[in-house]
Amino acid sequence: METAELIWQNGEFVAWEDAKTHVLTHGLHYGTGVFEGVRCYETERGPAVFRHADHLDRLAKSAELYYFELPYSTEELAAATRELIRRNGLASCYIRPLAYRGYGDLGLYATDAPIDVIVAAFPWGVYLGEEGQKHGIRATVSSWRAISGDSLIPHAKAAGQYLNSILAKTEAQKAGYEEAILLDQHGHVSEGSGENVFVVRDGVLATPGHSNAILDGITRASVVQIAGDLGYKVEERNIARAELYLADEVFLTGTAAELVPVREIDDHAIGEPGEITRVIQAKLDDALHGRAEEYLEWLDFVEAPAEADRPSKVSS
Ligand code: PPE
Repeated sequence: METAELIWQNGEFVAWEDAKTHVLTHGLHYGTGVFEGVRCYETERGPAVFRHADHLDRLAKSAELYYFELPYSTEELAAATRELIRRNGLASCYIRPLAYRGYGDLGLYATDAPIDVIVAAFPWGVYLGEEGQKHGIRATVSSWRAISGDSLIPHAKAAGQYLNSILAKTEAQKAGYEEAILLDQHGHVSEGSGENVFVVRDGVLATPGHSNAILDGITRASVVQIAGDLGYKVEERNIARAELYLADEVFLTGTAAELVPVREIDDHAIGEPGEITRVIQAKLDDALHGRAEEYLEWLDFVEAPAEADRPSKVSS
C-alpha cells in the first residue's frame, strides 16, 4: 500500500511506522472495531473531504450500536482529519477512521479495555480499478448470504462483520470474477462485498432498502439524490436475483469504489455502461471534485476558504 508521513492516534500525530498496537488488543481477537471509509478529493479550492460529517455521524452510530463510548466528538475527529491531511501534504486521499477496543482486557465483556481511535489518510486508487470504472466489471452472486439483523447489525460498519464480505469477495476472486453480490437471508439482492447495488430497467432505478441487510451507503444516498435531481425515478425495494440478470444497467456504489458499472453477472451479459449509469457517474464525479455547484455543501474543505471565496459565492 502507499503510505503517508503521519497517522493520528488517540489525539496525537505519530509517524506512520510508529502507529502500533499491542498483540493482545481486544479488536484483533474479536473484531471489536467500528470504522469508516472516506475520501478527500482535489478541487479548485484545495483538498475537500466528501460528506465528512455524514461519515463521522455513521461512525458514531456504529459505535453506539456496539455500546462503544467514543472518547472524541465527531467535530474533534473532523478537525483532526483535516489537520492530518494538511500535515501529510495530501491533495487527495482515502481516509480510514477506526475505533476499536484496545489493550487491557480480553473476554467478551471487556470493559477494562479502552476504546482506541486512529485516523489514517493515504493515497488509494479506485478500488475496482480505472478500467472497471470505465468499462464495467464482472460480478457473481455469492453463495454466502449477507449477515442478517438476526445475528449482527448490517447498519453498523463494524470490523468483525467484514469476515462475511471477505468470504464473498474471496470466493468471487477465486472463481475469476471481480466482485461478489450477496443476497439477504430471504434471497433478495442485498449489496456488493464493499458497495451498494443499483439496477436500471426501462429507465427506472431500483436499489435494495434498509430491510435488505445493506449498509446505509453514503455514496448510495448521494446517487439517489443525484438521480432524483436529474429527473429519474428511484425505487427502494426488494430486488429478485433474476432482476440483476434482466437489468438494462447495473452499477455498484461505494466510497472506495465510487460508481462502478457491472457489465456481466454470472456470465449473463449486461453490456457496456448504459446511458443512465454514465450520466449519473459523471454527475457524481463532478460532485466529488467540487464541479457541481448544487452539491458543494457535501464538501468539507481542508483549508478554510477565505470569506470572499465561500462556496455559495462561486460561479460555475
Ligand atoms: N456496503 C458495504 C458492505 C461497504 O463496505 C460499503 C463501503 C458500502 C456498502 C458503501 O458505503 P459508502 O462508502 O458509504 O458509500 N465500503 C468501504 C470499505 C471498502 C473496503 O474495501 O475496505 C469503502 O468503500 O470505503
